Parts: sequence; structure tokens; C-alpha cells
Amino acid sequence: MNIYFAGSIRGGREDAGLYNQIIKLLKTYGNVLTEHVGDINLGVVGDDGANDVFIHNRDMEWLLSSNLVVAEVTVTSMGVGYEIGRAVENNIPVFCLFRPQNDKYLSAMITGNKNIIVKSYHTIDDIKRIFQEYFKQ
Ligand code: 6K6
Repeated sequence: MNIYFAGSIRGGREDAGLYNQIIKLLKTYGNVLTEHVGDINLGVVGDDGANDVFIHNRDMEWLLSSNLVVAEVTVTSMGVGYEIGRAVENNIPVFCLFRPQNDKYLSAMITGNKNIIVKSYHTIDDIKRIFQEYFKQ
């Protein structure tokens, strides 16, 4: 199974270490196409010299070849929202992870779409259990 992991880059890298841990878990269930999203050494621009058109086209090719999109949506990101919309449009299942915090609400465009699975969590162990449950189907 090809899994496209989506997480904030220019929206803010404060959860990059967590993305890294989520990607490690996902690799036990399939082939993760977007390991760079969890690279804690990469900032908001990246260091491979790729321009934005290249990044967009390459990522869309990966996304459209994936069987599942897993998105960590706690840090608000335009790019992650865009990827979720493109996945929905192309009938690719979308699984979102959200860490509830005071005064922080997930967009109604995500919670209001009954085709998108949204799971709340607090710790990486919660995510481990959520994945075990989801992937056993
Ligand atoms: C920086 C850090 C790692 O890579 C870079 C270079 N930029 C990007 N490289 C690969 N994918 C990107 C890059 N910028 C955005 N994306 C895609 O959009 C990823 O798949 C993320 O899931 C999503 C993040 O969007 P923003 O709006 O937070 O940047």
C-alpha cells in the first residue's frame, strides 16, 4: 500500500518531530511516499533546490498514486488542506489525526465531510492504537 503522509511545512514546523514518529509507524503498514515531511532538519524551504512548481507537480503525482492519505492536521497548513481536497476529489481515502487543544478547532471543511476520517489523539501511543484499529480492517 502506498501511503501519502501530509503535514505542515510552511504552515509551521513545530510538529516535525511528531510527523517523524508517525511516519515510522506508517512504514510498518505500507510504503510512505513523503518521508521528507518528517525530516526535522528541513525548514520551511527545504534544501534540495526544488522550486515550488516542481514540488507541487511531484507531490501531486505521488498523491494521485497513493492508496491512502494520512494527514496530521493540528498545525494549520494551506498545503495539507489542498492535498486533502485533491485526495477527496480523486476518491482516495483520507485519514486525519488531530490533537485537540484549548481554543483550537479543526476546519468544518474537514470535520463536515463524512468521507474523511478524523481521529483525535493526545500521545503517540494513542496514534499507535488508532492505526492498529484502522489497519486491521
Ligand atoms: C521543506 C521541508 C521539507 O521539504 C521542503 C521543500 N518543500 C516541500 N517539499 C515537499 N512537499 C511539500 C513542500 N512544501 C509543501 N509540501 C507539501 O504540502 C507536503 O506534502 C505537505 O503535506 C504540505 C505542506 O504544505 P504547507 O502549506 O504547510 O507548506
